Amino acid sequence: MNNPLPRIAAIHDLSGFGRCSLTVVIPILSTMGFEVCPLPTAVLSTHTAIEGFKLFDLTDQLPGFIEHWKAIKLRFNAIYSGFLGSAKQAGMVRDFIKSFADEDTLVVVDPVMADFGKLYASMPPEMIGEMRSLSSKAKVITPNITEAAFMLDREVPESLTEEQVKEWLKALADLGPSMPVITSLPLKSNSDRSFVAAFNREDGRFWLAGRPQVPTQYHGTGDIFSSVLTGSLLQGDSLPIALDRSCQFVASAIQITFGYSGLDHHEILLERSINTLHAPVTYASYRLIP
Ligand code: PXL
Repeated sequence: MNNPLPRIAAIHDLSGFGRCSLTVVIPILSTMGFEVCPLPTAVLSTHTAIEGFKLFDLTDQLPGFIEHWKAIKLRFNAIYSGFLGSAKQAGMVRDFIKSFADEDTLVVVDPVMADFGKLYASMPPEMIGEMRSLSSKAKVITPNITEAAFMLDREVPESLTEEQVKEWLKALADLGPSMPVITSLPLKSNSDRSFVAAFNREDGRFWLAGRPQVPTQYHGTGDIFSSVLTGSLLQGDSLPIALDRSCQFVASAIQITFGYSGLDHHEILLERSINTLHAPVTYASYRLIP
């Protein structure tokens, strides 16, 4: 069967409230023109930053779902994983990649497990080693600085120089992925911007891109960033333009949300910003890290 749309397996949780994971992955990648096939890792009442959240782990259901997809011979142009319901699922996602990916498949692993120096509430410590091992099977990984530090077994840094950023990216590439990206970078030089950096092992170039910082934190922005990056790379954008497109969309979503007051739980108003996904990349913030 011929599918006119590139197809993405999206291996993330479904959180009922608190836009993140599948509730941002699906609308973003659908709007970008892809068919998204969710493989839900867990169902939650809300994301885990809201006290009292309930989590239903789907670890025992995944093998049956995956077997069915194999039986009907589904093929994917991209495999994109994020928040997992248990450490055991990392091995299942590794096997999924082995079964469904070939050399043309874009494999993106967002090793969602921590932020601000701490593991998320539902994450067991074994998740760190499991995410390290899963990341080795990806082409692109998108840890934030805390997740990068945990995977590299380093302290979470207060600040980094550009030279140090390059060394961190190289160390991540040594784990396996050819395009590691680090988000929420604490770059000393400029504190009114939020930075991401990336390395492309194929051409040896390092990239830095950024967006204006706003004086508040929003949940789910990492998932929004990684979803746009996945779609952008799958539609053939270069790595620095994919970084710019993702930063630009996160920046506009934050800017649109920040204008409202009294919002529940620091959520991004994705529905108000999603149509800007079709905007051309209007400013090129990226530059090479020399
Ligand atoms: O945004 C990452 C994320 C995804 N899914 C769940 C989360 C979080 C971060 O807190 O709790 C359930």
